Amino acid sequence: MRRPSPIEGLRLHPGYLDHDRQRQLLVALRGVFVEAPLFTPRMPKSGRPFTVRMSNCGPLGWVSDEKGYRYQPLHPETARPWPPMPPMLLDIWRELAGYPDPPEACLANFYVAGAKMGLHQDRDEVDFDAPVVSISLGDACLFRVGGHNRAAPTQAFRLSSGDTVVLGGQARLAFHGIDRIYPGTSRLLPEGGRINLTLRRVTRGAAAKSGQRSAAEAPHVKQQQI
Ligand code: MD3
Ligand code: FE
Repeated sequence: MRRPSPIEGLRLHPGYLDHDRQRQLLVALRGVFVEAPLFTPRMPKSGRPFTVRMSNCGPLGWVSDEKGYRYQPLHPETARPWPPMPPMLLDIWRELAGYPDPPEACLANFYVAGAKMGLHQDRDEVDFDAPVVSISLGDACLFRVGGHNRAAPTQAFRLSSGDTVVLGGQARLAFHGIDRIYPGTSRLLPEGGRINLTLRRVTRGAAAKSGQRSAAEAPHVKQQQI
């Protein structure tokens, strides 16, 4: 078989979070789900429910219903603001994104066995210069990513608990989806299933506008010890 061509802008970090950080993140997420319960998004127009349940944290959250896809500051069912992002997520963004402003939205997807996400593009954001940073927790999945049109060839990767993926450059607008969950492949979630977090910039940040470099991009300067 031919070696698949690498996808420009896609960076996989297998095992990025060790087991302790995965547990710590899970504890923080349980707090998020108390404040902002998982909801079942619906397809625009048809109203057909997704098999994935969702919540968000951060100033903006992604929602979908009969009226369409959008980012909004309030939970669609409780009408309360989304809870703040746990600090660990801001740290991960700083480490991986190479973008000077913080993420504005963290979408949390929860998959039970049998749930999947069809091939789609993420284009409800304004600033495509910022990457999307994805974090996987719990059961492994088969993640599929292709090109800039639905018919382009795709490649599939297995994502496991603690893996991160950074989608920048050409990969930012690639079609992608989740084909399936592999039940029983992680003991992190006591009842199984998979959580995926995606950290996103929605609008163009002030630092990005003024051309500031991100910490991840800056050349290594010795910091003063205080
Ligand atoms: C490739 N989530 O929430 S994360 C989504 O695992 C979404 O729940 C999947 O697709 C999940 O929109 C995949 C990896 C991912 C996220 C954003 C991307 C891949 C991407 C944006 C562009 C290209
Ligand atoms: Fe997506």
